[in-house]
Amino acid sequence: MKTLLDRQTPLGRPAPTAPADHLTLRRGAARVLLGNWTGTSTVPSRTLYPHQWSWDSAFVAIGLRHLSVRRAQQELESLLAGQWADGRLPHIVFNPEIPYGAYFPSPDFWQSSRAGRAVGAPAAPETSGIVQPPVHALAAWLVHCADPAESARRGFLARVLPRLTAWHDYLLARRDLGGGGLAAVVHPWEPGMDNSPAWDRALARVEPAAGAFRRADLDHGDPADRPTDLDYGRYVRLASTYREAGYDDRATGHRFALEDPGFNALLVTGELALARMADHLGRDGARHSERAAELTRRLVDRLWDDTAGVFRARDLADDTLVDHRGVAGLLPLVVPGLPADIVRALTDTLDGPHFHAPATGLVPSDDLTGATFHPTRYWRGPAWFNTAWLVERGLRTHGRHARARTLREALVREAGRTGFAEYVDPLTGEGRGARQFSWTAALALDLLHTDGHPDAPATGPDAVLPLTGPDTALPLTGSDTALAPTDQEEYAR
Ligand code: 2M8
Repeated sequence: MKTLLDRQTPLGRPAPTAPADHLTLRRGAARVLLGNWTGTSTVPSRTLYPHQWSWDSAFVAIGLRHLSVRRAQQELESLLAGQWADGRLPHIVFNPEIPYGAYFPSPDFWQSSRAGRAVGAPAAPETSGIVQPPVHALAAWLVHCADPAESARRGFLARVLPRLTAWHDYLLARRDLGGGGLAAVVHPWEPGMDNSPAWDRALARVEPAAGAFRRADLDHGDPADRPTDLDYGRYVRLASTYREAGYDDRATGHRFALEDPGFNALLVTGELALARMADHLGRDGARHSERAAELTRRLVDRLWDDTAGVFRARDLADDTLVDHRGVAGLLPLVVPGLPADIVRALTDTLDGPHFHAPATGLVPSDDLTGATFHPTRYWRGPAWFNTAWLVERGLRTHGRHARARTLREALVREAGRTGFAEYVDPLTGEGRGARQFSWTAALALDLLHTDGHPDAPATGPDAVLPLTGPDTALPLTGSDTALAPTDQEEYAR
């Protein structure tokens, strides 16, 4: 690992990743996932994020399926154990063994089992009360495809399908706050891009919480990168208002409510995945395909900005599009049914001045030319690996294979070079945030497998949701025997 991570060209740029490096990288990524495994699920980072996060676990499962399908299933099912009876899948499932002081807001802040009881929070485990982007159905389908026989033997799809359906039903019934057929986010943590400038204007309307709280994130994260105390005051206010209304979406009168293009695009791919699952189990998948088609239409109608060449968030307070370009606006590329002219415009935007970052080849989280751009501040400019993975998938979905390959290579190279950093300065390539970060390792692992298969998913819906083929089983044989025997033993458990 060290030799790979230390290798630079004389110009200080990473050397191209060669197949031998891929082997080293796979081992390194596997070690990260082993190291962050708690026995039932994976923490995003041992230091900064010591519990189970919702969309992190979905990305982790997508990588884990190449190492242990069983463990990938367990990752998703332990998250689903925290699901509420109203269908919501909480953004954090807390590990009771971790002291409260290790992460803020901790279980004693959310008080899910008490405050959320009326809307169906479980008695245990303790969870947060908000949600994150719905990547789970896609993850579950990909995990199933990795070993359909094992999946069938363990009844995996039959168990998760009703729960994932309830999760999407919650989003479409309870969170259509604008009445336009899209799901709204009610806290900046919900779209997963906490500190994005897309939320600045809406967040400014929120009065910060008055009481004192201790931010555990500053024990591990660089305060210059992390959101400010003022931001946190507002995050806390929004969450405590929700809690005081019993996490009831009808009673809360959400002061912060926006339709996010990334969140809703992932809901479309999730619905398509549910359609596949239902069909596979001999049930009627048409309801989900229809919902995916309808969501795609709504996404385009409500959030596409043709002049800007990007999707924008809609602020439901005044029913306007937020004047901001962020990576979330590129994520609808993952939607197979996107009109061709929009795909063309999005790929132009991706490669134009707003997002073209040659130092890493990854995709910055924010418009490079925008007034709010900052190369290292949380979701205000740095490049993240999960969004690059989604854009890569989107490019393949729409037949942009050469461009997808470039992005794939950049993701894998930068993941290894930075020690699986949480995020990267898009101007210098410097790794930032936590290291040994789980989704970085998992998604690099996933793309290493994709790369090794020349028959990688073809254009069209199957690029996203293969029934069989390249996304199916990649057992621990062949090149994967390069994993140290101890690792293999570990995964065989
Ligand atoms: C970050 O969010 C958490 C709050 O959920 C935080 O800043 O404390 C985001 O990057 C989010 O997308 C991610 O899921 C989480 C854990 O990796 O960290």
